[in-house]
Amino acid sequence: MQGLDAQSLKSVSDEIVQAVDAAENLEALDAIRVNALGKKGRISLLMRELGGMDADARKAAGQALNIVKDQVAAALEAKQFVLPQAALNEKLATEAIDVSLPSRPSREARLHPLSRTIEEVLAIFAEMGFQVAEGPDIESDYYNFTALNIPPEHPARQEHDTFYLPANADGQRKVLRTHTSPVQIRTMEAKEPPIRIIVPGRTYRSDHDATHSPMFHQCEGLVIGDGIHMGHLKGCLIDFCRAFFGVDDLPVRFRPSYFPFTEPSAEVDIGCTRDGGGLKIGAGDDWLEILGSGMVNPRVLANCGYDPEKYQGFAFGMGIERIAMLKYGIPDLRTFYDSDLRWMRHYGFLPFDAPSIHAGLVGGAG
Ligand code: 2NL
Repeated sequence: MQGLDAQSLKSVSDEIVQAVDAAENLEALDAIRVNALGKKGRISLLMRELGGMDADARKAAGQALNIVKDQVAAALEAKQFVLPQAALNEKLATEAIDVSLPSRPSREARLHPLSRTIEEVLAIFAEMGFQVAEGPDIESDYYNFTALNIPPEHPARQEHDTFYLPANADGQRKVLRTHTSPVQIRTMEAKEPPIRIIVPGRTYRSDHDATHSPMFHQCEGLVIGDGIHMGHLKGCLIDFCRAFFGVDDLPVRFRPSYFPFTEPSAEVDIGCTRDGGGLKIGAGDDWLEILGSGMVNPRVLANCGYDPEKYQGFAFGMGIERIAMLKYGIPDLRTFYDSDLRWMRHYGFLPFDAPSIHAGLVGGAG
């Protein structure tokens, strides 16, 4: 019986296994499988030869042939697993894109200075352990005013020049939020102290002139805990102002003020010099208002279900447009919303120039 002795079987097995090893793709592997194990494959044909053998020889040859068949099947299966991985590795190596390569200058995108300023503010407060919180632009009267100790008919409601939406079936009028404070109220309702959040977002007031836009951006912060006091407020906001403007010894002053939602309240000024039309931040005998702040009014804490005897906190708010204009020397508020590409090329930021407090936060436009 030709082909079924041990010597021949070994060479059949070696030959097929070598072919499997050499297969470069799944199609070649499949052809090898068909040639070996298919209906008219080499191993199948050898199987048929067993029929013509006497019983003892058939048993021995059959066992040997089964071993060959198993070896071939195992080699095929292993290669079937390896080939797609090799193909993927090849694809990954040849199709790799270096995403850090500069794009064509004519197509280079810029990050809007408002986006950049928000990122800078968040980076500083994130370093101090604040979490970023966000909420809806359309709010109920309760979250925008009442919970913040601004009752109906309070003059602050007129000062806020609120945009009202048409009343719904039960006569309630939603508002475009006039500050991001509703997000802090929602956070206090949902969580127990300690709370440290920073809340960036769009805000709206019906006011449109050279220094006011009906849509603008604010960033507010809230810290609530057991025994939080004015010293925490001062330390936190002094550190923020110095980090944001990149001046280690920046003079910072706290001036008494009034907000319905804080008591006591303080406005925060930084030192500056004004000469002619110019403004220099960080030195001199003049002052520039940057932030509003205060200890959270006990009535606001109580509105959120906290016991003011147990928890205290401070809050603050700043206008993003204003601090962006001061830091980056942008003279006209209205240009923020013009979508002017030449302006963006001048005042915008390169996308990979990400703010971090380690980078000093003072990178310039590209
Ligand atoms: C400003 C002043 C401020 C707050 C915002 C606040 C929020 C809650 C409770 C208490 Cl939920 N206060 N926010 C406090 C003081 C000042 O913003 O000049 N914004 C542009």
